[in-house]
Amino acid sequence: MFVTGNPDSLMMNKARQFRQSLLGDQPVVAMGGHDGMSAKLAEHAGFGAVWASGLEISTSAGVPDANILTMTDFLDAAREMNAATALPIVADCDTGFGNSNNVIHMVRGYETSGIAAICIEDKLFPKVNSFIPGRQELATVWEFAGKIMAAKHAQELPDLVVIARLESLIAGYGVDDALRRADAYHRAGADMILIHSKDKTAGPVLEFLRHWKRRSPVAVVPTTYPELTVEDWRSQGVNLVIYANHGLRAAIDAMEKTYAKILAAGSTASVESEISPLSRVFELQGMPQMKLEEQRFLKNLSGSDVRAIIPAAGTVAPGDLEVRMGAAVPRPLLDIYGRTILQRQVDSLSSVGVQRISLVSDLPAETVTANGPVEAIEAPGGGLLQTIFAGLECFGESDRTLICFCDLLFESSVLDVLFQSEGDITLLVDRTFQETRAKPRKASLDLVLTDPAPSSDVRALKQSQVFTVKAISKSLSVEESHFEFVGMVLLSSKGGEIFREGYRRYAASEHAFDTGTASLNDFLQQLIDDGVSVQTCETHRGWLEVHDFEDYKAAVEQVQSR
Ligand code: SPV
Ligand code: MG
Repeated sequence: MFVTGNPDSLMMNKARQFRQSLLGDQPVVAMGGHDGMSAKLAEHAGFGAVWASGLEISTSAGVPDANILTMTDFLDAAREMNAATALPIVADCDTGFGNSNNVIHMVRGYETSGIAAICIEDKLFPKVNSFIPGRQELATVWEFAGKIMAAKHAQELPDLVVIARLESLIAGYGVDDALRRADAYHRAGADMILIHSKDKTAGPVLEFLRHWKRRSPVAVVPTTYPELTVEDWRSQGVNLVIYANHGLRAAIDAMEKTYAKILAAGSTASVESEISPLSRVFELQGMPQMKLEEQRFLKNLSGSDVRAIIPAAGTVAPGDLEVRMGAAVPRPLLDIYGRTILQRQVDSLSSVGVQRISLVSDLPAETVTANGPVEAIEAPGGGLLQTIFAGLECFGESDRTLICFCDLLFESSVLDVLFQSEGDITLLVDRTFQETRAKPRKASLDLVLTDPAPSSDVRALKQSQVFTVKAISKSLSVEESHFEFVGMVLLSSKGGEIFREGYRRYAASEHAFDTGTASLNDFLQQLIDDGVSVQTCETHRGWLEVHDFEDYKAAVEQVQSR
C-alpha cells in the first residue's frame, strides 16, 4: 500500500488516532499478530490495536526470537498487517536493530509505512525473547535514552508513538531500576513506558505502577500473570494492555490437533466440521470485496455468460474437400496450418470469456476433448436441427447460448460484436458478399432479407444497425437479398426458451416440415412466420467458412499470412 507524506492520509491518521485513544478512559487492548490474517482476525474480534509481535513473526518464520530476522523482515510483516486491517499497528522493534543510527533508519521506515507506534526495549543487540532464561543483558540507561532521543529526532510528524520498554524486571534488577530507567526514558522523550515482567504474579508490575503515578501513559504485557482483567489494569493507570501471543498459541494447538487427527483417521472427514470452511478463508482474503471491485473495474469479457454449441453431426456427404484430401476428415478436426478448426474456434471463444463449449457430434469424446476445453455431447442421430437441440437441452435456462457452425473460422472481435446484441434471437450477418455480387463463387449462400432493408449509403454513422429478418433461405436470389448468414445464432435465455418450445411444438405436430430433415434456415423461417422476432447483427469480414477445397486453401493461406 502506498503511503504519502500527507499527514492527513489514512495511514498517518492511524498514528494520530492511536495517540488519541491512549488518552481515553479505557485502556486500548492489543492482540498479538504476525501477518495480515492474524491482524484481520484481531480487528474482527474487536481489539483496538495489533501488536506486531517479534515472537510471533519469528515463530511464523520458524526461527528463534533472537534477532535472527532482520529489520526488513519485521517491517515487511508490520506493513502486511497494517495493510490488512484498519487497526493501528504497535510494532515490536526489539532493541532497535542496532545502535541509535539503526534506530533512526528504523523509525523512518516504520513511520513512512504508516505504523502507529514503535516499541524498543532496553536490552543489548542481539536480544533473546524475554521469557528465555539466561542471557538478558541490559543496555546502560544513557545508551538507551540516546536511542529514545534518536527515535524522537527521526520522526517527521508528531503522531508516531514511541514506546520505551523496560526490561529491568526481566533481567532481575527489580522495581527500583525500572523506575530509574523509566524516569530517564520519559525525560528523553518517550511517549509511553512499557513495563515488562515474567513474574508469575502481577505484583512487581503493580508496584512499579504505584510508584510511577501515571507520569506517562503505560503499557503492560500480562502473559505470565493473566488473571488481572482489563478493568483491573485500567484502575492501575494502564493505557495499553497487550495480549502478545495468544492467537499464535491458539493456532499452533488447533493445527497440531488437526494434523494428528487426519493422520490417525487416514482421511480429513473427521476434522471437516471442526475447521473453518473455505468460504471463511475467502472472506478473510477479502474475496467478496474483490468481486465487487472486479464488477466495477475489470474489463468484462463479452462472452462470460455465453455457452456455445457447435453442432457437428448430420453433415452432408463428402464434398470435393474430402475427395481432394483423400479422406473424409470430420470438419472440426480439419487441420488449418497446424491447428484444427475446433481448436481455433475454442481459442476464439475462450478469449472472449465463453467458458462452456460443447461439440455435439458422433466423434469419440477423447477425439473432441483433445482439441481444448470443450465438452463432447453425443449426437442423437438425425439432422442438423436434432443435433442443435441435443446441445440446447443440456444447457441451463439462464444461459445465453451461441450456436456456431462447425466449419467456421472467426476472429474473436466478431464475437464481441455479436455478444453486444440485446435481441432474443440474433443472427450474425455480413453483406460483404454483395461486393462480389457480379461473380458469386458459391452457388448456395444462406441469404437473408430484412425489414427495413439496410441503407445502401457508403457512408454510415452507425457502425451496426439492427434489422428484423423477414426471410432466410439458400433459395433467395443474391440480387434481392440484403445479408449473408454467417452461421452463428445468439440466443438470450428467453430466445433459448423460444427455440426449445418451437422445436418441441413442431416435432409434435403435423407441421409443414419434418424436424428430422429441416435445416436451421427452415426452422428460423418457421419461427418468423409464426410471429417470432429474429434480429440481425452485422459484421464486416472477420470470418470464413471451410466448405470445399477452395475454402480450405484460402483458409490456410490467410491463417499462414497473419
Ligand atoms: C513479543 O511478543 O515479541 C514480545 C513480548 O516482545 S514477549 O514475548 O513477552 O517478550
Ligand atoms: Mg518481542
